[in-house]
Amino acid sequence: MTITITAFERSPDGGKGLARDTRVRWALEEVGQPYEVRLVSFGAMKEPTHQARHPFGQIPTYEEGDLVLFETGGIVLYIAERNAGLLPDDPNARARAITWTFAALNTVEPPILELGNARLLEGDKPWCKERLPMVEDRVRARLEQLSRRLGDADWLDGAFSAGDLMMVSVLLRLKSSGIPDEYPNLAAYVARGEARPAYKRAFAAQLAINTGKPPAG
Ligand SMILES: N[C@@H](CCC(=O)N[C@@H](CS)C(=O)NCC(=O)O)C(=O)O
Repeated sequence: MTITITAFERSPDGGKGLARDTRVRWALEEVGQPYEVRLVSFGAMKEPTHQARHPFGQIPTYEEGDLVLFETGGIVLYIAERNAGLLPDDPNARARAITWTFAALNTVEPPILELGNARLLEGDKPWCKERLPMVEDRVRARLEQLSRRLGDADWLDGAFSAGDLMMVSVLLRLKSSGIPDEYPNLAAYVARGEARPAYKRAFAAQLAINTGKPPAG
C-alpha cells in the first residue's frame, strides 16, 4: 500500500531539515519503505481537508490505505513497530528504545522549542534579553544530563533505534545556537546521526523540494 506523508510546500527553514517531515522521511528511509509526499501550503494546512487528517492543522501526516496518523512520535513508532530496523527484538530493550523516543519529545524537545520561540517570536520584546539566558540554561541543564547518560557510547541504548532517530532530530533544532558544541559527545552523536545514509537521503529529499533541484545521485 502506498505511504503518503505531508510536508511544507515551502519550509520556513528553506530546507535545513528542521521541518518535522524529515523525521518521518528518515524513519521510512531507515526501514527501506518508499513513500510519496503531498506538499501543503500554510493556507491549505488550515483547510478542513487537511484538518480532517491533522486536527491541529500541521505537518507531517502519514497515510497508508485507511490509516491516517499525525504526530511524529506516533508516526515514527508506527513505522518502527511494523518494520525491522528501528526497534530491538528483545522486549526490554524495545521498551527502553520507546522510552527514549518519548524522552526526546517530552523532556528534551520542550526547552529547545522554548528557546526557538524566545529567539524568533519574542526577540523584539523588551524583556527578551533578560529572559534568554534563563531559557538557554534550561536547555543546557537537559543537555548536561543527556551528555552524562550518553557518555562515550555511540547511541543511547545499544544499537541505533527510533529513540536515537528522535533524539538526534530534536537536537538538530539547536545546531544553529552552537549550544550542542559545548557537549562534544552530543555534538558527535548528532553528527553520527546525520552521517547515516538514511538521514542523508531524507535530508536531500526535503532539500530538493525547497530548492526546486532534484536530489544529487
Ligand atoms: N508535535 C507535533 C508538532 C508538529 C509541528 O509543529 N509541525 C510544524 C512543522 S515542523 C507545523 O506544522 N507548523 C505550522 C503550524 O503549526 O501552523 C509533531 O511532532 O508532529
